Amino acid sequence: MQEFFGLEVTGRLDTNTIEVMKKPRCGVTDVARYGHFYGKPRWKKNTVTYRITEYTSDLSRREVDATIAQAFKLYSDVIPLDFKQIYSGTADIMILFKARYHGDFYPFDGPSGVLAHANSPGPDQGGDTHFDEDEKWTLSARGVNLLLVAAHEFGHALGLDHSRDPSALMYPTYQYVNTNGYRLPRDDRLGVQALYGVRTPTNPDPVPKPDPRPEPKPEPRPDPKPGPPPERCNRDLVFDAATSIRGELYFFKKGYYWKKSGSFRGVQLQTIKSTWSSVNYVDAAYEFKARDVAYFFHGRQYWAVRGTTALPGYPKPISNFGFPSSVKSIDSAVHIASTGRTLFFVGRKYWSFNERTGRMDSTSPSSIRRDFRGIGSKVDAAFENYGFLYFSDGARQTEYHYDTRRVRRVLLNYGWLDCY
Ligand code: TQI
Ligand code: ZN
Ligand code: ZN
Repeated sequence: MQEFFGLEVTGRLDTNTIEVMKKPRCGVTDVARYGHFYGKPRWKKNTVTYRITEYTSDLSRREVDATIAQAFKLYSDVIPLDFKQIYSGTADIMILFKARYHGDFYPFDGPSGVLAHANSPGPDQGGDTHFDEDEKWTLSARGVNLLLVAAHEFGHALGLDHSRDPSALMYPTYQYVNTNGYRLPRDDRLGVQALYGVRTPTNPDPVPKPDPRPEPKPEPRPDPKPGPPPERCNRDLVFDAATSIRGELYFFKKGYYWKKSGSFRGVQLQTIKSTWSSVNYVDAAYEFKARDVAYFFHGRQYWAVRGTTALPGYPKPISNFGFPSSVKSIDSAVHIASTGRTLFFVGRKYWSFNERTGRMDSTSPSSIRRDFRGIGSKVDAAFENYGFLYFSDGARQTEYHYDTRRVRRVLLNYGWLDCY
């Protein structure tokens, strides 16, 4: 801001700076006040990729992913450019959170001061955006709001310089505004549309729809037909996965699932696809009751579902949870509400994921046999029911009391499916 107004750049609120800040500013907003960089650099492609290589410890990964996507969407709503997150290799816009020296000529300066910076569009480091990990990143009015700063930085990454319009996002002072239903201010929209043109609305009617960009359903493609339905009342029955969802138990096998309601006897068999059309197979599943979401895993991907609705924006890669690329699939998963941890079982090891921080506990992976004595050496399916955990290893299942870390009973899987 000091630079912009021709003051000495001290980073401090000295008298000169305060004088300038107190001055009334021209409120005429029908004049464009945005700026572009010298040479008007811009992205000359329709899809710009981004990758977040280092996350902040202030927010969960999911919150960061969602907020970064939301910041890009402010622009993709108004210009014909799409942004796509990638999880490996080099993206057009590489994003990281790091303190102090972080690999370029602009080391960060500790708490406050510079919050973030971004390069203008171009090859190599062009567009790259860095956030100072010494700031307190938030999704609220306290600390530094990530959406607003990311949206400002992505303005730079798309070719916008600072604006002289005090109501613009690209105005060079940080000011919190309510971010609910936040849209790109007019001046920034005109500035970015001058570089990229206007996104022509796909739908001629201007009535805002509840979900402006629903996920395109990959539906009509003929899907691999599920094989014959699995046999229910078989002592050797092995589940691929099991979970509770809204008080009912779901047992997955091949392309099918059985649903067992607590409230009435009887077990229903359905294809997975007929209920959650974007999902074919489930290797592992867990319910996070506090969010009313269940997560399904297949290979290196996962989906989120709410009841019988698959949520948009999936599948996503399991690397989001912090799995290394050596983990090719997950055998089973269960959430432990009392610890806020989700346990993922992979081969003879399990991983403990802290849902609050969005990170794996540093103890991960650890040995199943050592920490869960008596349940076997692997876990094909796991779920929670009335305070007990149920672990299946092959056709055998153990009922386990987590608080006392004791096995209570040994059962067979098929015992859940009303076979007597
Ligand atoms: N970072 C500055 C900024 O993004 C870096 C910068 C200074 C800059 N001059 C520039 C970048 C010229 C491109 C072109 O503006 S910052 C704000 C705001 C910062 C500042 O950390 O000071 C925001 C980051 F606008 F509030 F001042 C985000 Cl929103
Ligand atoms: Zn940097
Ligand atoms: Zn800026």
